[in-house]
Amino acid sequence: VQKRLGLKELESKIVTAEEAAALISNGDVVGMSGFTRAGDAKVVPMALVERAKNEEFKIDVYTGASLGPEVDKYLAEAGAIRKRGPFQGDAGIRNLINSGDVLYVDAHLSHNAELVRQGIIGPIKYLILEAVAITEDGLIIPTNSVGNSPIFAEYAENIIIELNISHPEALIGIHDIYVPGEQGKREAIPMTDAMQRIGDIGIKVDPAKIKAIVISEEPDAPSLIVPPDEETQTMANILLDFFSNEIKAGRLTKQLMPLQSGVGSVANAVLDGFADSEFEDLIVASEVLQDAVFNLIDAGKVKFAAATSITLTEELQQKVYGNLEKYADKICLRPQEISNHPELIRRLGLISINTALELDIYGNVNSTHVSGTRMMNGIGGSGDFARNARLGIFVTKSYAKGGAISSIVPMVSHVDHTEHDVDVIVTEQGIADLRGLAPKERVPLIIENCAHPDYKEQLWDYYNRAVEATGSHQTPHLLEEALSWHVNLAKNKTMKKEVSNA
Ligand code: 0RQ
Repeated sequence: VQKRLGLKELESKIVTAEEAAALISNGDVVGMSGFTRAGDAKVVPMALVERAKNEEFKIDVYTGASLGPEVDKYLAEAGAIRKRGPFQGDAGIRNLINSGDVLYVDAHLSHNAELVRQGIIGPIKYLILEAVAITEDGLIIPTNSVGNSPIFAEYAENIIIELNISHPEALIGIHDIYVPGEQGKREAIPMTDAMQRIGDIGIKVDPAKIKAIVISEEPDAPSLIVPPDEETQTMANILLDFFSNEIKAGRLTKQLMPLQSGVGSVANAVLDGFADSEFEDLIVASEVLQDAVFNLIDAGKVKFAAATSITLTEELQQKVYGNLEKYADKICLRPQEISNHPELIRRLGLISINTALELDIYGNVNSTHVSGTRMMNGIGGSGDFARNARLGIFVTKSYAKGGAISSIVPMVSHVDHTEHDVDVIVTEQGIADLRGLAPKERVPLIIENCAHPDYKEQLWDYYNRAVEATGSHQTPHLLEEALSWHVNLAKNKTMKKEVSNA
């Protein structure tokens, strides 16, 4: 502990998790570290769970992104969360959001910092921040994620540190903390290459704000990623072929452009696919570094990887955290405001790959709402990247729930990514390159290349009747029928038309 606590004057602040949790009041707005189950505060939230069992206690919780079970399951299920933002991915809190027990503000991840600056999120009474060390010069070194912690630390009235001594000291030096100033007086972000470091190795805070330090040894919850199946592998292969064709067309080189990929098994399978490919000297400029990135560093394919969090399965946690020195000069963790910044995504020319729940025949994408009303996880960073990337790619299987649901529908039941933000769509059936195409040019590509064979005829039938009814408007729709597939699903448990006619 002594080694990790460079500022000796803070030794007197060491308390138990219960004592730290007692500082927080019912009704407080609380910021917490953590992004995709990495680097989250764990022991103080569990002490808050105990408090919530015995007293009226509800707080608003803002984080980087999704947290592990301590907050997004146990604290939520204890009834202690009034409002949550900006992202979650746990069935525990998801159910409470969809039963109306938790309010959820699902926001672009790059936007939060500006909302904190403007006082829309706040006043933040406490930040609970997991750290691997506090340096002699008072820099707080985060653990496996940075997320929104720098901006929370700047604006929070008080800070509780969870000093997690189970994380390796080799994390010190991996972070690159740069916080833009006030809008209107702000300089350009000084990054013209994704491998550049532009900030400090830790978060600068006024030590007087640190009200408690709790020593923790709780590891991060491992990532829940499932290994590739035949279909995710097919999607990965289709994408790799697409990139090869882009090289032939002279639009990309073997180095491609910096890659962003969402969380999940398709994203991981695509990256795994680079291992035996022609591509080389790849740079990852993403949100989350998953298992595949470290395998590609080992294989000599990826020369640098930056993100705002590292989320690994148990197997990879052991391999990477036991050998972090080996990766230290090849990885970098930044605030999410920087990893997801539109200015940088556009300047660096990212290729972004994210996942859709459903998409429509014109290329609008729903990534968040099951059947238009039920929240799944949230938009996360997918919108930050899709709109600003050089190449915005969406992947999804063409069907869900054993074929009862077509992921390609006449009109999406909720829009996260509009037709203007979607360049390329990939399913296990094939690929639709929508760049430069008008809505009616996109339809045949999406139906013929991407839809499941069971639904192609039904999609053509809808489209042809819509063209006829509107006299071929810019974007033909039968408004009274556009959401009928979802209605059919709700009534008959399938989107297949025969059943709705029965
Ligand atoms: O449910 O497991 O109960 O069967 O949705 O679907 O196919 O396993 O896909 O795990 O990759 O998640 C969009 C949710 C996809 C995710 C989403 C059902 C399906 C299954 C999951 P079951 P899959 P994935 C980086 C960028 C938004 C945020 C984002 C996500 C479950 O990728 O949250 O991209 N993305 N962030 O059966 C009803 C449909 C369905 C459907 C699938 N059309 N209708 N249910 N399912 N399609 C990360 C961050 O920003 C932090």
